[in-house]
Amino acid sequence: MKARIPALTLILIFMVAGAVTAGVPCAGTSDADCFGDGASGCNPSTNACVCPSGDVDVIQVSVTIRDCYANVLPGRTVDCYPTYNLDDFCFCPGVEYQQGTTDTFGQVCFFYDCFGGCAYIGFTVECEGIQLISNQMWVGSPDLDATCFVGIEDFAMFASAYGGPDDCCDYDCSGGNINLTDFAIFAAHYGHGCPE
Ligand SMILES: [Ca+2]
Ligand SMILES: [Ca+2]
Repeated sequence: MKARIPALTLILIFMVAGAVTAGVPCAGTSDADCFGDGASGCNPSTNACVCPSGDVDVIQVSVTIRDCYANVLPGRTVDCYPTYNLDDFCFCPGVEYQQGTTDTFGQVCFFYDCFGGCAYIGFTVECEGIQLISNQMWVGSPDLDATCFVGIEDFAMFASAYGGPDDCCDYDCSGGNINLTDFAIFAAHYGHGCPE
């Protein structure tokens, strides 16, 4: 009989803990993943090319909020913002910090299209006190100096990279090779800035 008391105590603790945590977002069972849409021809799970005008790849941050019992949680407010290398990017107004609400599947998506710069990007997602960090992916852009405008300074940077291996100017993700294909893409975005 004595041996059963600790077991019963454990069950009671488990039930109380369950009552506390059910319906509460749990970092261990929730997900935040980022990926591109492949419009540039780059591998959407690892690489993207973006323009401040938003007319190349769109990076999606896909979030699912669950409690510690893996039940999805609808109707929860979620905040999302980029986390790494912020000095290497320029985000158009309204793009950097976003907020959304989970749907009936506990999911919410955030879209990052209008920005420039070149570096690894990753995202932080917050929901009711929990924090999730997404995977990282490489981003290149014709806005090489991260001013949210593709101008003459960017052209100078592109020109100096031309002909050599460069990860920022390899817009078609051809293994770092910078050639006429990349120049044509750069030229197509010259003069682009944030949407009015
Ligand atoms: Ca620029
Ligand atoms: Ca290339």
